[in-house]
Amino acid sequence: MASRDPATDQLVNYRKTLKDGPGYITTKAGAPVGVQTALLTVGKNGPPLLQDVNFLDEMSAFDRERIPERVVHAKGAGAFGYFEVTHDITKYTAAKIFETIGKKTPCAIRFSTVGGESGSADTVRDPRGFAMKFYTDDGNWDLVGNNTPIFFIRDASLFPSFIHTQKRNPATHLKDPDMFWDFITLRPETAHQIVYLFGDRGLPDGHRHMNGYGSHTFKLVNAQGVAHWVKFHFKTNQGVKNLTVEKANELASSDPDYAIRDLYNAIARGNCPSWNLHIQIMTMAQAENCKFNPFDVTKVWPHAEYPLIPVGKMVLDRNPKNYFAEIEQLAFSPANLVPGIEPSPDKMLQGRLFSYSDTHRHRLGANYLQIPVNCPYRVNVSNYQRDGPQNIRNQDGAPNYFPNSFSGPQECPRAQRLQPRYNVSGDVDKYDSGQTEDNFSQATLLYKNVFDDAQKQRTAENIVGHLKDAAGFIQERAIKMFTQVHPELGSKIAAGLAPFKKYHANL
Ligand code: HDE
Repeated sequence: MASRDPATDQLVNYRKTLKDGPGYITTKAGAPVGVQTALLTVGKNGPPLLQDVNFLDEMSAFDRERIPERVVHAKGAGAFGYFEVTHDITKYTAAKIFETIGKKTPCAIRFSTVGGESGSADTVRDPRGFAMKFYTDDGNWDLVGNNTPIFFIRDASLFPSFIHTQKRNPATHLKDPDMFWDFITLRPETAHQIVYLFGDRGLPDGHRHMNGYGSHTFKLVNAQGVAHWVKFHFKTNQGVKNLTVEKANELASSDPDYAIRDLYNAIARGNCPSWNLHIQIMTMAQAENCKFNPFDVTKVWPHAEYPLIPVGKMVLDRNPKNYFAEIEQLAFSPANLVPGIEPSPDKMLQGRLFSYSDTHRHRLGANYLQIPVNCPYRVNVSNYQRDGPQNIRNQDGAPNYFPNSFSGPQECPRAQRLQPRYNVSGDVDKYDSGQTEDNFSQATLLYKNVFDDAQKQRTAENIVGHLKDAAGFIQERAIKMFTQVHPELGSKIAAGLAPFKKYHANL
């Protein structure tokens, strides 16, 4: 890290913006403060007085500074910019963000690691969050994706357990290789994402050099009410760059905030990162005849059958002015959809539609959508919801019930047209797909056809480096699982684990 860079110069630059020098300190209620550096006491060494209200005010504010960190994706960096349409996709969607070529829509983005706490290192092997909020003319559209097109599991009911295996053991408060590999090998649908993660893309070089994916299948609806299934891909214009294991480990101790610093400095220097948005489209008929479940987030749609269609460009050109206000309080939700973009039956996506607003109500409060960075400021929010803590926009004298005869807001026919009726039928049951689905064929293709020999070797070594600490019976199960991905991967891992075997023989 350079000794001085734009991130290091932040305060120096702030001072330069104040043409008239500093103003006066005030209390929260705005009254000027005379002395900030001493308590109000009786005599020089005497006891402080309760009357020192500025001290009480400041101390109570300090006592409440922390809000709960995100239960996953706690460590992150964010920035602001815009999305610009470069190609017409109105035959697929009537969403206003894609209305005309050249149209620009402001956006906020947050990149993150998943498993670590908010003080953890940026350069760990982990998927990266790639969460986008577009402040559209029709309200906020959030695309809360990752830097990988797939995920570990395909059923939301498994998510809390899956995350627990990557967090700390409840007894030891340590990360636990048995927990992680036990779960992974008991749920073989994780194979595809695991091979991806332990390959080179598991260690991206900062946040600018990676792609972003909506990951799930969504539904696009055009002005005629015709629907298509869609996947969203944001391709980095900085080029994909990854860290070696050695470099990532070194940075984890020398500059654990490497990715935050890299993003901040790039934008401050005017080297604004950008990504091109492409979509893949599947017709309703294609989905019915698809060889695999197109709503299964452990699978990609083959590009040869569903080619990338260019759409536009996202540019990040502004750093946060205040990290807590604009990034820590930034709240994304896959449920923030807009007319023309709908969810699919993906069982993970459906679970997420509930979870995000729920966690925000816990983390930020019931009226978190009124916090400036979350507020859909390009529209006039009008509805029949009122009150609650910290409500700063309570819709004045408008009627608070519907229907009414007093010019309260009405239902929108356009929004209704863009949610066309569809048919669903089937037997109500709990369908556990862990053993019955095809869990391996795409993991095999990734290993066999996408990775070259050197990456195959590195992937095996990376898995061994992690799996070596797990119990022997879990290692055995892992070898069987990776053998199903590819016999060569299985034997490379078995060979790599051999020297560690004696430690685990009795487990
Ligand atoms: Fe998340 N996820 N997730 N997730 N996720 C959260 O929301 C959840 C999943 C993703 O920068 C939480 O505000 C469930 C897939 C990102 O603020 C929480 C399920 C993908 C971020 C949550 C998933 C993601 C989150 C934690 C399975 C990629 C960070 C704090 C059903 C496609 C957003 C919060 C940011 C954050 C729940 C699975 C991406 C708890 C229940 C799949 C990028 O609500």
